[in-house]
Amino acid sequence: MKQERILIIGAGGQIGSVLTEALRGVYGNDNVIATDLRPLPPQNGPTDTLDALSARALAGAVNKYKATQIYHLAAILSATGERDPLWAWDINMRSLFNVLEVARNKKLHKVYFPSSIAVFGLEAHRTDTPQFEVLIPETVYGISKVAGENWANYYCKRYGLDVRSLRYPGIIGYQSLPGGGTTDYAVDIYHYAIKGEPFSCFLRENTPLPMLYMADAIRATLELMEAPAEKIKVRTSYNLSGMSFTPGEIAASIRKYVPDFQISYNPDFRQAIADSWPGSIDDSAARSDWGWKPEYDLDGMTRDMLFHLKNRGQ
Ligand code: NAD
Ligand code: AKB
Repeated sequence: MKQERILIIGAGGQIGSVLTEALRGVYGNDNVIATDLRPLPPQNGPTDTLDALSARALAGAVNKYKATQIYHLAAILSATGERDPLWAWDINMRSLFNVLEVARNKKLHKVYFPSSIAVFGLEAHRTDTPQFEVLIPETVYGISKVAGENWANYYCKRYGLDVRSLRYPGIIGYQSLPGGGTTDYAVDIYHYAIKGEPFSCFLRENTPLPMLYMADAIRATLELMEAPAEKIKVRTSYNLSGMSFTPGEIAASIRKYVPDFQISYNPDFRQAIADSWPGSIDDSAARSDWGWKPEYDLDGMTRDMLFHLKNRGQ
């Protein structure tokens, strides 16, 4: 088997910090290079600082580390992006173009680019949102992901670049903290529960959103990237789903293990973003094309989150 060398961009973030370790488990510590705009803490393999907005620095890193694949995780997420839309657009798009161009020019084997449920907007079906749906998002983040998906598809069809993508729902894990999204409450809530503190939720009690436990998200990413190319029929981005719940339902799940847990609801600007997203997702294309199947439901995730946060003294 050809030895792969993987360059991760945005490796210091919520998903990147966990995905880096998972990829090292598969490809070997030295073959997975974790990079980020911010200096990364010491870890089991090579790290570097890299600004994905610099095409030159990116090409230099690909050469220096003899990268054969790029996982491009750097992005400005939904809530942060709304504070400065043109800045968010610039970062999300310029970094993606730099990745696609360096991958095309240097004939890299594969590129991974995550999309999001943020591609959907008010015109989309709110329940079991289909794979091929109207995409008119309400946030600049969503607009950048719709554009990114189409550019990924274009590079695949026009240049034969093997770009793969998943539309992640809100990702929840104990290992890392989220970076400025609308689904962040569903991570924060567990940290408050374990500290025995009341939690103020920025969404209303009855707001359903699609979510996925980190372990499932990492496995989905590895399975997508390992699947034979002929099985990857969607070259924009695959719908992906694990569970769907409201703030009221996650609070009820936590109370099964932390009976005194208290929550109040104080919606802010993120409520409008959540209201524009689906409550649940139809991921049957991912299931039939490359065999996707989630393992965690809400209570299974709650048990695991609380167990790990408690054990590490959170
Ligand atoms: P995050 O905000 O936690 O991490 C992003 C990382 O990118 C940060 O460490 C940041 O320092 C880095 N970064 C920012 N600008 C950079 C630049 N110019 N050059 C290099 N690095 C830069 O994000 P995340 O939650 O880990 O998300 C990773 C990817 O997954 C993003 O594309 C995001 O849109 C997507 N996604 C995440 C979720 C989720 O729930 N976490 C859901 C859907 C999609
Ligand atoms: C966000 O809330 O912005 C992200 C996402 C679903 O893309 N977690």
